[in-house]
Amino acid sequence: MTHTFPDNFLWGASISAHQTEGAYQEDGKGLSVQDTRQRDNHAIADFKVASDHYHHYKEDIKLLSEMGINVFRFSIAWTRIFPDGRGAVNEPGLQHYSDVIDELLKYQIQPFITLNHFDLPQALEDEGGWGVRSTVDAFVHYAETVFQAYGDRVKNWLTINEPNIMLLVDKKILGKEIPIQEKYQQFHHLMIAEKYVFKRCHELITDGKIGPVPNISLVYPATSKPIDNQAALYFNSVRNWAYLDFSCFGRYNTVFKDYLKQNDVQITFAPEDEALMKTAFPDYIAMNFYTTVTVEKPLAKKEMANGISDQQSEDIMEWGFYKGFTNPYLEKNEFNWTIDPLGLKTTLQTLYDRYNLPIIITENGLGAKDELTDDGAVHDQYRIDYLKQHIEQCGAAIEAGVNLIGYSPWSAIDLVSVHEGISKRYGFIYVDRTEEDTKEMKRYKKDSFYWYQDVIQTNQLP
Ligand code: BGP
Repeated sequence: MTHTFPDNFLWGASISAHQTEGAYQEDGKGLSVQDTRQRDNHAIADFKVASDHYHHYKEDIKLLSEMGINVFRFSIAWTRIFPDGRGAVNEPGLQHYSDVIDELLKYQIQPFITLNHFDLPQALEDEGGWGVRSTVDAFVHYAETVFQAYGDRVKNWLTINEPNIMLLVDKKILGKEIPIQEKYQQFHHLMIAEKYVFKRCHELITDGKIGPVPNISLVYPATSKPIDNQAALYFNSVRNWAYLDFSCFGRYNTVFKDYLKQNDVQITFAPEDEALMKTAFPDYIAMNFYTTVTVEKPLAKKEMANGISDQQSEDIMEWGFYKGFTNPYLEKNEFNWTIDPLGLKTTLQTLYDRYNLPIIITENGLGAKDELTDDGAVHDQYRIDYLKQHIEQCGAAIEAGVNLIGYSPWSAIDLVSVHEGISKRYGFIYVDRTEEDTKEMKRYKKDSFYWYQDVIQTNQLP
């Protein structure tokens, strides 16, 4: 089916700071938890150079402008602005992003800036990280600093990338296991930090907009048994809705609260939290979507001890309420993630009907082991197929009435994957890491670059 997109539709591409920039100690930058993260895979360890976007940003933005995007989602490395998370501003860091913003505006590309994408300053982590309230204060001060510095030019902001994945589901992103009580206290602090920055953004940039960035994988029941459906509700409520219910409604849902109770977790609220929760709200939702998940009700907790090979299911296993189930109706990519384009339309409709806010997709894409040919091409038809199927469903969702304002897939250029290192690539632009030592790291346009360029130019699928 062909869909023509609305005239003002935002076509973009996305990256994060630590996965692309490199220059991890340059111009006064401090270390983040990603620079110090414990890894079992050497390839992932290299955020030191990444795609060297810090030095190549002009070239990268020029290429992206040639591809035709009108929005660019990137994150600011907090440790470039405040090397230790707070204290004196590091002027070269502040200047760097000012230059990036000007470069984007030169090509009429709107910046969509994520304030924090998995890279908490290590100095704050050493003081207790998101487990202590002082990190909330430091984050708010950092956000105010960048709102004041860039708010005249940047009108679209995103808060904290995927707190639901970073803390609740995925043990690998932070490279360590966090005890359950501590984990939910951290989660609450993240939620409160976000509320503060909604408020401060609206106060400091009067025409500014800001929203949360959840990773949503809609959860299906394995069978039509009521207990499996209940398991799906539980996992949906904790994995997908706990974060957004707090952002958009100012409350935690009953399943989430019950889960905490059953695990003897008690979240400490500060006196000001209740009022803040009910007054500061987002302007839109920025959603990251890759997969859907299927669960069944476990018969007994101990049955789950032996593990399930699928990565997504493994992550589910630690909860007592539900157990991952391999969906026989869905294909998987070579990294074991399910591919479910129809699930994207269902997710968009569910999200829009639940929260009634405009939605922009800020991540969606296919990670693959791309190969550069001798004549400098990358034939990534598999990525084109993936994107086409998902963009089709975006069109269908819009026709069904969802206020989807943009699509900004992952990723603009090749970057270091969170779970697999550089062996898993997502970009429209190939980065040749063999020249890492000289930092030449040449860029090559993949077949998907030209395909996406055509989609944007015609504002419809070819
Ligand atoms: C999201 C993160 C991104 C990105 C993506 C793909 O959860 O926001 O940073 O990495 O997942 O994951 P991976 O890199 O492991 O393939």
